Amino acid sequence: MAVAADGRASDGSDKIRMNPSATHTQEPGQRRALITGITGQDGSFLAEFLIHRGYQVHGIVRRASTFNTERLDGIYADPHNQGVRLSLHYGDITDGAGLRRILEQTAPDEIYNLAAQSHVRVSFDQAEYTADAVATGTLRLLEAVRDYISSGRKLRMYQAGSSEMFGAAPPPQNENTPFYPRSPYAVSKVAAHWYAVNYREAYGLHLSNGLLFNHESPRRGETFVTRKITRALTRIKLGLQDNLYLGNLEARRDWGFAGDYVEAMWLMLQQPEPDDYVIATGESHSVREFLDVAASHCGLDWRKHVKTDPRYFRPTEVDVLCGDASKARKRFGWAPKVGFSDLVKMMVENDLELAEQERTLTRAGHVVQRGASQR
Ligand code: NDP
Ligand code: GDR
Repeated sequence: MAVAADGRASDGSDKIRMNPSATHTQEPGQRRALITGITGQDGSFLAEFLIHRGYQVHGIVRRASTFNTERLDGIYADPHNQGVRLSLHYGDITDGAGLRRILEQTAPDEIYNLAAQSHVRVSFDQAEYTADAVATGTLRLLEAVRDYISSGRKLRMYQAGSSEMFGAAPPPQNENTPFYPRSPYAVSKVAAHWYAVNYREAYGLHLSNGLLFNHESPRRGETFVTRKITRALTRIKLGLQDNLYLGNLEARRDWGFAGDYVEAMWLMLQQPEPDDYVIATGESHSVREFLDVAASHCGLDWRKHVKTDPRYFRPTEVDVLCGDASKARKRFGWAPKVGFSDLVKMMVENDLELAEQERTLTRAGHVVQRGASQR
């Protein structure tokens, strides 16, 4: 049986502590962080990072009909947690009243706004919702923060911006590159960025925008191209599937490791002055190159298995992203630790293990459920 972060036994139904009081387990001098989007790839890495630094971490979780806290299981299960280090609160970035209430209850020193409908292709299908969550959602949070600090209380905020905001602007992209967004998602992130800049200037908020290039990990959602590839190739290797359907193989991305990137988010908030920073590796690879490296780890020729499906092409594509993170390196010494081929290897090894588990269960006559659609 898993043990919840507050030390209580948890069989799942007890996993989310509903809106716990902030002072309940507060240690003197302990810093508090509030993370929107804590159940996502970055939210889970950031929560771990902050807990290891002694923070009390509060996270906002959407109500769902199934468990959506799987990526946080590692923190829940740690039997060495001292007191409550992680508390989760039901909320939604589209619900301003709830955000205000959580802000008052948790009284954070730092807020990380990671919540988003973060899939670029999906944003063409759900443009209005994407704008509501990504752009207006950020504005809702900023309004709540503005009122919160108006009584003299202090906090620092991180806003999750994206290399997609640079879109069609030629590489290398840095903080001075003009934005040229190419999807409803990217336009919404540009709007969120300018809301954040405006609130920083208007209300003296310590708010930093991270302009983060693609970052991946074994926790990456399975509909993003890197994880879609490593999941499929490892299953193909073990005879669990035959083909992989993809879109544009020529797009180039600057892919780093998510664990390195959450450290940069934190470092931004430790600077005396707020600012905007590009976080990237400075190396760009095509989807085709990602396939080459992943397939070579699997001992496969991907050309025999990969097929094109026009569904995965985007109405407007971002062709080449390659970031220049020299400002972050100069200001606070940030540099990526995991390179491209180690990242691909890490993801392949993880997914090979998952495929082996699946094959073992299948051979034993069990039906293995896989939920991911293949966007
Ligand atoms: P994920 O898609 O993995 O996670 C997104 C998170 O936002 C999830 O916790 C999700 O909850 C939550 N969320 C979605 N909609 C809402 C909503 N309406 N209200 C509250 N929460 C919501 O994204 P990543 O972790 O990869 O990215 C984190 C942030 O960084 C996002 O803002 C993304 O746009 C941005 N970004 C990501 C990059 C990357 O390469 N990963 C690069 C640059 C920027 P649920 O689990 O319930 O779906
Ligand atoms: P991206 O990531 O759009 O860069 O956004 P994604 O992995 O979805 O696409 C990268 C590139 O691969 C091409 N591609 C495919 N993509 C998907 N998802 N599925 C396919 O089958 C496929 N075939 C080819 C795409 O066309 C694209 O060029 C990610 C998200 O995390 C954003 O939230 C974040 O802001 C940016 O990275 C930086």
